[in-house]
Amino acid sequence: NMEWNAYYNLNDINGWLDDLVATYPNTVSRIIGGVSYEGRDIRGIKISHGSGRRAIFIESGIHAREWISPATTCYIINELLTSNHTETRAAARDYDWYIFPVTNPDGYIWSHEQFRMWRKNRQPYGTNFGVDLNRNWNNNWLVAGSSSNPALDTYAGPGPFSEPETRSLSSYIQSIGDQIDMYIATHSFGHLLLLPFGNSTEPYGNYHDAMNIGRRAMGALSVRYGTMYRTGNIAEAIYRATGGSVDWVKEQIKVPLVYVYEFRDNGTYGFLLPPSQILPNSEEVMDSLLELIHQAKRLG
Ligand code: 0X9
Ligand code: ZN
Repeated sequence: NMEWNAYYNLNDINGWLDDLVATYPNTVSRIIGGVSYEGRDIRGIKISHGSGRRAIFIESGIHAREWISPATTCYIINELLTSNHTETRAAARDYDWYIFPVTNPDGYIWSHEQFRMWRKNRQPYGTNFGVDLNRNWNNNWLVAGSSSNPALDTYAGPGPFSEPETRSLSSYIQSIGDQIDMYIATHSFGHLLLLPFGNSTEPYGNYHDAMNIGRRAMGALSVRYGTMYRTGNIAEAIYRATGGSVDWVKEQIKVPLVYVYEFRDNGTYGFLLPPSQILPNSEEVMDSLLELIHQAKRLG
């Protein structure tokens, strides 16, 4: 059982996922989204109360040091399975959930055991290690906010999908792509809800609907603890950066609603968010997730 008062390592998270599969055999199944450079599975769970439902996909922990991302995603999983709250139960029942708490397992372990501020995966390039897995997707690769220098934290890799993690996870996403209504990537930090694209501020297809849905969800997020998130296009709300997962998911897979959360905090502790904030961050994000779903149904 998770206590939500400490950050868990990869073994603990995977053990907990196994426990869930054993406890809820009719609704929870073990899924493998891909494989890491060091050969670890990118493990996830599918929560489903029956076939034929539309899907919500949650990608977390692509950046190793952003520990609040996997932690909050585990909380969301727990809520979907154990909450008695009417709206949460409806959300769990109405969708198929594909949830991957740690999409960069090698990096996550490195950040726990060797270097707390590690961001990338662990594939060596010359004397350096790691590619920024959120710059390696095959959409405007290396166009903006990315580096071709393997020594840097935003190294995009030698080519699009050069990394096992992005290559395998993207093909998994592609295999279920036509079922996905909403794709959510979770990061820290900055109190932001971001929309594609990373290199353009031009409104596209459902941009205005997506913005409105996001804004209302951030209104719901603020109610519990007063945490104020800003909603905006990636390129204007944070910085221009290409090769990220959500741009590829939006453009190549054509998932209608695609969001990036930048969780707590706003820079006081940054990536070193104290464990005492796991629970409040998780609660307010859960509030916003329910509102995202509610608004998507209303406007979709
Ligand atoms: O730079 C990033 O990848 C994200 N910020 S973070 O501080 N967590 O590293 C922002 C991602 C925005 N999404 C895309 N650029 N596609
Ligand atoms: Zn990140």
